[in-house]
Amino acid sequence: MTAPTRVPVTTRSSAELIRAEEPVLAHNYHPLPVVVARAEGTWVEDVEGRRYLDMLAGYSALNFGHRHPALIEAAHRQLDRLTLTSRAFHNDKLAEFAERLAELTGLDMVLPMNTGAEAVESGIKVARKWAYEVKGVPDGEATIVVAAENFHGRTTTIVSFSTDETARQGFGPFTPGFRIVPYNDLAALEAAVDETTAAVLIEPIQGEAGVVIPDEGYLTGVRELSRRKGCLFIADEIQSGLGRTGRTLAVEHESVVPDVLLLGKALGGGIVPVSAVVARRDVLGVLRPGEHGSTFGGNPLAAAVGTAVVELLETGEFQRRATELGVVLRDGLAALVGKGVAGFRARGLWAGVDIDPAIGTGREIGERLMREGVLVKDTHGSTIRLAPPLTITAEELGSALGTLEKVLGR
Ligand code: IF1
Repeated sequence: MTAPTRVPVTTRSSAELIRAEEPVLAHNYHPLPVVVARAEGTWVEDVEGRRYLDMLAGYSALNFGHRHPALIEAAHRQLDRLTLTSRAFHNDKLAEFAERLAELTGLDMVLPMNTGAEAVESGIKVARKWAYEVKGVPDGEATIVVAAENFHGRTTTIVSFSTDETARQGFGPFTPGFRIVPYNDLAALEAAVDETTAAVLIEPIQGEAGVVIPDEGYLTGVRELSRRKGCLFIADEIQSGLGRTGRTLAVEHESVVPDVLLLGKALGGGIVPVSAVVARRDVLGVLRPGEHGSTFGGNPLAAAVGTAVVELLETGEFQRRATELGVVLRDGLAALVGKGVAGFRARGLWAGVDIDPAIGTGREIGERLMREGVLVKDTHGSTIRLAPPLTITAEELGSALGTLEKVLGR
C-alpha cells in the first residue's frame, strides 16, 4: 500500500484536523468543533488563531491556568535531569512531594499514582485490605457504600457502582461489593453501613452530576457516622479539591478531615498526570512491598511538578481568588435567573448552571458560547458547568458572564 500523502500536520486547518480524526480516533467523545493549538493562562487559541476563554479548565485539571510559569519551570528543570526510574529505585524528588502533600492535607501518608481513576481504584483496594486486616471483616465480604449519581472514573470496577447507564452499558460483568444510596441522605447512609462496610466513598460536591452541593452538615454527618460505625470516610476530591471551591479541600467548608483523600487532576498542574491517595498511617500502612504499584506512579517528573503545585497552594492565593471571584460568579449567575438560567449551584469558582430547556440544550449553549469565544462543557441535559482556571481575572469572568447573558438572550 502506498503511503498516504501526508499534509504536514502543522499546516492542516481546524476543519481538516477534525476530519482527519474521524477514521483513526475512537469516537468516545463528541468534542466541540474547536481545535486548540496553544494556550496561556485563561486563554486558548485554535489553529487559525481565534482566542477563547477557557471556562472548563480541563474539568478542573487546569486550576492554575494553562502553562503556569512556576509549574512549567519546575517541569523544564526536571526534564533536563531525570524523568522516570520506576519505583524499583528511589528518586530524589518523591520524599519532598509526599512530605509537602501530607502536610498540606493534614494526613499522614501518600500513595502516588497517575490518573484519578487509579487513585480511586487504589483507595478501594486499600480500604478493603484495611477492612480485612484491621476491622476484621471476613475475607471477600467487604462492602463500600457510594452515592447515586456519582462519578469516580471509567474503569470496570468504578463503573460497576455508577448509576449512569451510558457509563455501564456493554462493560459487564461488574465488580461486586458496592452499595448505592441517595447522595445527601444521612438516614440512607446509616441504613447501608454495617459490620461489613470498609468505607463510604463520596464526592464532597458531585461534579459530573452537575455541581451538586450537599446540605450543610452532610459531610459532618458522614464523618461522624463513619467514625461511630468503624468504617473509613473516603473523600474523592479529584475534581472538588486543590483550590476549586475556595479552600484547599472542599471538605474544609465543614472542617471535616476524611480518613482517606483522593486527589488528581490539578495535582499535575495541567502538565503531567499526577494523582494520589493520602490517608492516615494505619490505613495506608496495610500495604506491604509487592502488593500494589504502578510503572509511573511517583515518577520524579510528576513529583517535581506535584511539589510545585503544592507550593502554589501553600500560599493560599488560589483559594482566596476562588473565594473572592466566586462571589462575582454567584452574583453574575443570580442576575441571569429568569433570563435563561433556570437555576444554578456554585461554590468558589465552580458552578453547575441549569439552562431553561426552552432556550436550548447544554450542548447547544456550549456551541453558541464557543462561537462567541467562550469554552464550556455541558454535563447532562441542559446543565453546563463553569470551572475556569483560578487565575481568571474579574474582568475575564465578567466578560464570560456577559457572553453567557448574550447567548441566552437570543
Ligand atoms: C472523562 C466527567 C468530570 C472525577 C472524580 C475521579 C475521576 C474524575 C470526581 C477520574 C474524572 C473527568 C473524566 C473525564 C471528564 C471528567 C468529568 F465528565 F467525566 F465526569 F470532571 F466531571 N473522580 N473526571 O471527576 O479521574 O481517571 O479521569 O483522571 O472521562 O471524560 P481520571
